[in-house]
Amino acid sequence: MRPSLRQFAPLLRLILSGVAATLLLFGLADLIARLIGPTSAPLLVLGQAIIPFTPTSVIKPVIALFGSNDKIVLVATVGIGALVLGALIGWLGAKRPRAALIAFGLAGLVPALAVLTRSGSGPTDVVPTLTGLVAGLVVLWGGLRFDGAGSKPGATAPTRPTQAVSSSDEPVTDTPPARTAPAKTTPTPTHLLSHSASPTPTSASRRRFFALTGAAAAIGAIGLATGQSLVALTREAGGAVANLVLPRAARRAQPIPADASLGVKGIRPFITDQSDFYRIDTVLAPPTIDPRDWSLRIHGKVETEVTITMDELLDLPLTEQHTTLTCVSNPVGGDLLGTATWLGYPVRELLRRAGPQADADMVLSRSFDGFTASTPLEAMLDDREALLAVGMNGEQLTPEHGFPARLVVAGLYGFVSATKWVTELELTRFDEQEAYWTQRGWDAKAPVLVASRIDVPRPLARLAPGTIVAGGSAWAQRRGIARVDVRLDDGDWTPAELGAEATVDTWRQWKAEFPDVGSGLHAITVRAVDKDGTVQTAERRESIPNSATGHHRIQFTVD
Ligand SMILES: Nc1nc2c(c(=O)[nH]1)N[C@H]1C(S)=C(S)[C@@H](COP(=O)(O)O)O[C@H]1N2
Ligand SMILES: [Mo]
Repeated sequence: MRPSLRQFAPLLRLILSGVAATLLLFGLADLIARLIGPTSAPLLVLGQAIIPFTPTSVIKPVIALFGSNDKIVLVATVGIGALVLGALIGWLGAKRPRAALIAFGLAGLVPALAVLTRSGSGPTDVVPTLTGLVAGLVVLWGGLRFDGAGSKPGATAPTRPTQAVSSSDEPVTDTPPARTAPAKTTPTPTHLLSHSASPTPTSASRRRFFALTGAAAAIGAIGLATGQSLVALTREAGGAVANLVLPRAARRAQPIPADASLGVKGIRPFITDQSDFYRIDTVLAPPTIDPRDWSLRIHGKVETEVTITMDELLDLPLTEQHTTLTCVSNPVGGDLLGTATWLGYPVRELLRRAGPQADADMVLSRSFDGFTASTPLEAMLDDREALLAVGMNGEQLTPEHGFPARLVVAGLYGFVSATKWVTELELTRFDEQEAYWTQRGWDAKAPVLVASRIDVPRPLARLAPGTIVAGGSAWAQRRGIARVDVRLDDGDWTPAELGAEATVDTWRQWKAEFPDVGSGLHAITVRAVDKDGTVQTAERRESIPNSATGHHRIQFTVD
C-alpha cells in the first residue's frame, strides 16, 4: 500500500510542534537575553561551548571557506542541530507523548547548564533559557494534546476490534495497525501511524493546534531575528566598556613612505582599518572587560611575579609600530591578514622586571576567555619589540580586536603570539606546556612563511583586451620581501614593481602590467622571495600545522 500524504499528516504535525517548541525556546530566550547580555543567550553559549571540541578537520575548511564568518556558520549549525533534535522529539511524541516532554525538558537543561557553567556568568544568565524552556514545553504539550484531542477513544473516530492490540491510553485510528498484519515486519508509515496520536483530529482541534504551533514558531523566529545572537554575531559588538585616553607614543613609528602604496585600484589599502581588519578567535562574542578591572600578571618561571594595571601601563613610555598580522588558517590567496599601526609597551621590558629563569623558553599568554598562545621567549625579548598593545591605528582596540590589551609579535602567526584580551603571561617551557591550537594539531612555534596574493584582477574577472594591470601584496615578516615574481599563463616569471618597504614586518604591495593580452581565458600566478633568498614554494599544502603553501593563481577572461 502506498502511504498518502494524509496518512503522514499527524506525524508531520507532531514533528512540527517539536520544531516550533524548539524555535520558541531559543527565540524567546534570545530576545530576553538582549536585556541581560551575550553570556545569557543559549544559542551563543551552546555554540561557544562546542568550539573547543570541534575537530580540527572541521574547523580548517570552515575557516578557509568562510573566514571571519565562521562564527555565523557555527551558530547556524548549532541552531539547525537543535531544530532537528526538536523534530525528533516531536516524532517521539507520536508514540510516547510523556517521554517526548521529558526528553524536551532534559535537552533544554543542556543549554541551561552551559549558561550556568560558563566562566563569568551569574545566576540571572539562566533566566532567558529557563523561560524559553518552559514556553517550549507548554507548546509541545499543547501540540501533542490538540493533535490527539479529536479522536480520544469514544470520540469521532470509529473503533475496531483489531485495535485492542494498542495499549488503551493510545488514541485509536481507522487504519488497521500494522502489527496485526503478519506480512509486514518492517516499520512503514502505516505502522507508525498506528501508534500516532491520531490521523483524524476534529477541525477545531486542528485549528487550535495550528494556532498554537504557528504562534510559537512566529515568536521564536522573530526572537531569533531580533535577538542577542544575531546582534552579537553581525553587528560590531557595542562600544567598549570604557574609553581609554591613549597617551601619545613616546617613540613614534617611522612614517609610512608615500610610495608604499602603488595606487593600483583594487589593492587593499596599506593600513587596514580596524573595522575591515580580519577577525579570528574562539569566542562568539568578545568579552566585555572593564579596563579598571584589567591587569596583566606575569608569573611562572620568574624571579618575581609582576602585575601591571591599565593605569600603570598607560603611564609607561609607549612605542608605536607598523606590523602585518597574519593568520595560520589563511588559505592561499586568502585575506586573513592586515596591517596596522600598533601602540603598546614592549613586552620585554615587563619580562625584564619579572626576570625569566634560565630554563624558561616559552611565554604562555592567556586570555580573559581562557585561550592560550605559546610564544618562544626569544621572540618576546629580541629587538622586534613584541608589544603589549592598547592602540590600533590611533584608536583604542575594539572589543573584537582585544580591548583593552593584546599582544602583537611580528613574524609569528597570530595563534602563537597575538593573544587578545590578554591577562596573563606565564613563563614556562615548550616541553612542559602546550597552547590551545597546539593541542589541536597546529605547530607550537609557527614563524610566518613568505607568501603573496593577487588582489586584482579578481578571480574570474571579465576584462577588455589591452594592457592588464595586476597587483597585490607579499609578506615575510622579520625578513622582509626582496622580490615578487609574476607570470601570465605559462610565460616566464618576471619581477613585479614593488611598493616601498615600511618595515620588514609589513607587507609590500606589488604591481605588474601585461600589455596586449588577447582574448581568451588567462591565468596570473604570483610568488614572493624574502630577503633570506627563500622563494615561496609552489607545493600545495594545507594549513595544519603551520600554514597553507602554494602559489596564488587566478583566472580571468579577456573578451
Ligand atoms: N583571546 C584570543 N586571542 C587570539 C585568538 C583567540 O582565539 N582568542 N586568536 C588568535 C589568532 S588565531 C589570530 S590569527 C589573531 C587574529 O587577531 P584579530 O582577530 O585581531 O585579527 O588573534 C589571535 N589572538
Ligand atoms: Mo589565526
